[in-house]
Amino acid sequence: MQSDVQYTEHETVLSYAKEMSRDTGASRIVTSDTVGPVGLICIGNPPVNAISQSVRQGLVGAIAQAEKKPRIKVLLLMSRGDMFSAGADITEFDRPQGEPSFQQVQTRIESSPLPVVAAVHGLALGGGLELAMACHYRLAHKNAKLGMPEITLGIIPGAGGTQRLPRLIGARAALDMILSGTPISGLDAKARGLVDEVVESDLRDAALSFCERLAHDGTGPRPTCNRTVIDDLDETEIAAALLPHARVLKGRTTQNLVIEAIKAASLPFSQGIAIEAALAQKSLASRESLALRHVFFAERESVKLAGSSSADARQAQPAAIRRVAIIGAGTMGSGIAMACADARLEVLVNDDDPAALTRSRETIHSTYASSVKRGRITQGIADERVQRIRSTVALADVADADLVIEAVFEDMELKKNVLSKLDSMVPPQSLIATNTSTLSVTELARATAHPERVLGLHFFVPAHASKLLEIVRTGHTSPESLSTAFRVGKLLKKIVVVAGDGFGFIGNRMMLDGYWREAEQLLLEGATPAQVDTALENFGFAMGPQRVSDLGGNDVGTKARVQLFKRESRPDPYFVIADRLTEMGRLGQKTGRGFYRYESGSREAMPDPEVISLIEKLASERGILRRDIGDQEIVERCILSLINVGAMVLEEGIAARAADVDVVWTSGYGFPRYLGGPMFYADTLGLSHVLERIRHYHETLGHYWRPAPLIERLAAAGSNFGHWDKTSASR
Ligand code: 3H9
Repeated sequence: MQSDVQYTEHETVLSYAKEMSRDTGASRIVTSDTVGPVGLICIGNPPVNAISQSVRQGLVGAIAQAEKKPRIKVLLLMSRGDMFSAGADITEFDRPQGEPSFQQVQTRIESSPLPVVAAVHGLALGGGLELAMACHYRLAHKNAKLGMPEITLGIIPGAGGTQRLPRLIGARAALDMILSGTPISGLDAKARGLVDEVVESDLRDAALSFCERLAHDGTGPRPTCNRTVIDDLDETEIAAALLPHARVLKGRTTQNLVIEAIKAASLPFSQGIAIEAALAQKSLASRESLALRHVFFAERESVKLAGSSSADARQAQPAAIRRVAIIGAGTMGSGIAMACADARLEVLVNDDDPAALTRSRETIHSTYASSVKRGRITQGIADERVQRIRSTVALADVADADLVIEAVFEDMELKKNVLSKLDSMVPPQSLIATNTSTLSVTELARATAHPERVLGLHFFVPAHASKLLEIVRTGHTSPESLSTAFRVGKLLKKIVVVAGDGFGFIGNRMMLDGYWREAEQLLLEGATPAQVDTALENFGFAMGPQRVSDLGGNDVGTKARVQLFKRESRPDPYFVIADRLTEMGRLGQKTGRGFYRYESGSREAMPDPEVISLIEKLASERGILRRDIGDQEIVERCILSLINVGAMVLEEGIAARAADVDVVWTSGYGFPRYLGGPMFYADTLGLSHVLERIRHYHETLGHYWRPAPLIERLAAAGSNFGHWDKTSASR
């Protein structure tokens, strides 16, 4: 008997996992053990137990070994660590799948003469769940989550998922689960027939007892592939299944392949699985999948600082964060307070105006009440979060905070004053952050005696719900401060990107100097707001620029630009229309008028002839002859200008990686994820083509279309942004 570890009677899954990893070492990816009549096979491939080629190899080997032992009557498959498996190893997708393939492993399991039981804890996602479905019996811990997130990566569950899931839970339910990509609980899985038993106590004990029962009763294998699908999918059901995902799947194609594959599940298994394999290959090779996988890894890379100059920060120890103080109880301050309370931090909101504190508390209460109403959290959780947020008018009360975030008005002198007071008040190891979106963080930090502990935390509205957090580092920010800011981002479950301290940081710089500027220019040249918005929404943006401006408030944009343009002068202010609308009190949805007109209580943007007249007047004042502009030109100019300014942001070191720029735009500015972000999209267009078109606009539209030197260099070298990123470590 091969035994890796001695088990105690009542060990938990976690302690078992830890013991196994200590005893076996990293090289033992799949281990075997014999417990009574049970052959226990265990996957241990940290950090997420991805089913890599070595895991597949290990599984086949372990099954063959176990089957040779007469004492073993049942096989039990479990995993070490805190999850069963996050699925196939995504890093292997760009090369041919090595043997044994997923299908070979699953056929091996299904055809084993011994019953094979999977016991699932933590997450069982994608290929992980597909592996469990190929086992003859399944148990899940009640806290387990089982799901098929492949669609978020632009692929179909191509390891038998589209064939076995319908056989277990029905075609319609399988379609819902695969289209949503959202995992279901162990209890839900039991209710749907995906698992046989849900375990509330120790999973290993329960699974061993289950296996012993099978052995005792002489219960044999029960291959999922031998089952038939109980329901057929008709077009009405397909349409109904797609409906809730219409917004997320807009512009996408993977869902069509999913539907085709699930329909094939009504065929004999061997035919269905062959169809699935062909469709899986097609999905893997799609541009959509390449782009979505790029974003998946880019989001995980962005928390790792790029470049040799950042080595210190990668090694620096982050400070512990328990108490957060927020200075300023406006919209931003209240949103940040909720983001921190959601992360179970103790929060103190300071404002010298008691009325502002009262308004902030009301906002916080009503936001949590609305989350309860929508069923997102329970009343108990809402109460707990509210209780974590205290308020004070006395700045001195924040003295014991581990992190202070100032979120007062965007005014240099006011903010400097606050930061300098904080600097002398909070302990030396505490981090001081400014939430400015427009001012120089370097200059703000100069107001303190310790600029090394000052950085920007640029939250987006609404701060508690938005995904993106730009961390703005200055030339003085210490490695420890950066490292602590990363920890804050992780605690707050934000997607974090580090930006240099330049005009608009990464996102707003590209928006103002590139994308939105071009949108305004197009309006002056002859397009209408509805035409620009619709063209960009058809391209894939969640919302066009003028609709976004009306939603956030045209005055908000104008105020931010006034501040920003003070920081660095820009030629002839290029938001003439938006700024004029602000002057006219057409602030957007909140006043019922902006770029569009809104009926009372409605968010539907209706074209307004008054705005067209205003645009015509502004254009004529500037000697611009308006003309008909096609959607293709609108999209090309807006996207190319975004790419061009993105390249400047990279070259200036404001963003360290093109992938970081992509993360900012996909997670914070509505750029379609399935196109991978502006820089990835530029690579798919080809930089020679991009350069040729930018040069064309430079010649026809003028100086502000000057091609970014980085694009010129990369295009001349036949290179691209992806390659530029790969060489970033040496820069
Ligand atoms: C699939 O299964 C296809 C099959 O149907 C068909 C095949 C033929 N592979 O996110 P984290 C890495 S498709 C390889 O920071 P968390 C990740 O890059 C798959 N690596 O942790 C990171 O590496 P690093 C379907 C993976 O706790 C590290 O693990 N499954 C994989 O915040 C930690 O990740 C999915 O789509 C993987 N599958 O979140 C699930 N997953 O440290 C994808 C993660 O070097 N994964 N890594 O940066 C996730 O959603 C999250 O990682 C998870 C953990 C929720 C599991």
